[in-house]
Amino acid sequence: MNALPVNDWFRHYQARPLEIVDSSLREGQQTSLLHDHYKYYFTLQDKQEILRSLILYGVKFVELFAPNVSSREAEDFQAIRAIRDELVVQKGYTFLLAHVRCHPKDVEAAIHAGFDGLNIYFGTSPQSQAFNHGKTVDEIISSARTLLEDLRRNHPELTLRFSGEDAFRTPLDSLLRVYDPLVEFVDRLGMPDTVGVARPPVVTSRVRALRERYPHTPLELHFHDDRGLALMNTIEAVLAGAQFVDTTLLGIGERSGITSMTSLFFNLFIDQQYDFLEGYTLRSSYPINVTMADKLKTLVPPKEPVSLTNRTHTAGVHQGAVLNDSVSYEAHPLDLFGVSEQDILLGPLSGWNVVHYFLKEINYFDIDEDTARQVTAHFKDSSSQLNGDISAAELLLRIARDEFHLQKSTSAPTDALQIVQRMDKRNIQLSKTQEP
Ligand code: HCA
Ligand code: CU
Repeated sequence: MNALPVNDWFRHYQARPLEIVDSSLREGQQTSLLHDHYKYYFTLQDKQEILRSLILYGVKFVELFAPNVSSREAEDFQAIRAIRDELVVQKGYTFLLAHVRCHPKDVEAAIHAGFDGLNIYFGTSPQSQAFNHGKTVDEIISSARTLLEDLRRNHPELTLRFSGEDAFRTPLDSLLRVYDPLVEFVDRLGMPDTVGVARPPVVTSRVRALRERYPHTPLELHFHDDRGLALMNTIEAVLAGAQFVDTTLLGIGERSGITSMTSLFFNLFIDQQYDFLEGYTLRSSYPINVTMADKLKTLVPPKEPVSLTNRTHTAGVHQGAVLNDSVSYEAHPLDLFGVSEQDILLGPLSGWNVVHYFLKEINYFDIDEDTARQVTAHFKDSSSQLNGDISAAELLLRIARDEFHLQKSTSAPTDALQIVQRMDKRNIQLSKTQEP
């Protein structure tokens, strides 16, 4: 495994029919759930756990902020990369991509930090031109071409993507005018629906148009959920031939977010598009959603298809029928996506955060994170007791009650932190603070 020089990983990588570019640690960190960037953010340990879970799930491309966005991001990168390096022997190589403006400052910082590739973006829509950077299409082309040509010459090992930001509000002919002179220098062309305007028929026709014009360059699509269409648009893009798509865990991202990774796989599975599932551990879908929910101190949202809510039956008639045979009200194989108690606890990702979630959120124990870690260690040591007489859930509850003497929480969750939503300027903070 270590025989290849570091530089050669991408040129030797055989891309699968569908490559997820996970952006939980870039787009995801722009979620309004973490809206006050000084108070709420992923700790380094959160980031490492999220990356580890993604790699174990089978994700090979992970997008992170450019290191010059903030000193915290810059410092965290080396420790995040160490997790990737640890898992190379077990899971193969995972490419860490820096999300950068088409600007030498971002690009140099990312290369210096040691990223494997650059996800470069440059606003191409009339709105971006007018209100974002003020450059004409000709100016966009000439500065992007100079930068990409240089990059290709001096850093052939990097995997490069160029995206026209706000691509779905960019007329197709302008987009092609920009991409035509750049395509020879990049490994992927991106088409982000930055403000969430696209509808599935437009997606299909655009993906087809780009596939025809650039048959040797894979496409990377990215959809925001402003209209609630991100998932549908992503499915259409994949079916029309987009080999790379950007997703996050639980779909978190700017405003209403982007496509949730597990919801995409769940849908492709239901539609029997098995080729696109190659290399992904679908059974870890629910555990990985729980991992992210736990980081956000919330539950897996009810609208997330791979959620416990989707298997929870409330009406008496439904409950009775499901006990007879779950097929009556459960059309989809959620258990294959890990939505079962067994898998929550015994799946490959049953780390302390899953234990914490199970005891605190499902069973209402008063338990802090440190105790959850200790209970987890004890639970793992005791797993030899799982000989068929006792379920994992029972064992864990017994340990919590009898060995750790944990009490059930008496306070209703009303003392939870209140998030006040205000529409004044102070609340609309920009997450990216770097200036050219
Ligand atoms: C952003 C916007 C972006 C970029 C996507 C891309 C979008 O937050 O900078 O680089 O392809 O939606 O356009 O997320
Ligand atoms: Cu985005």
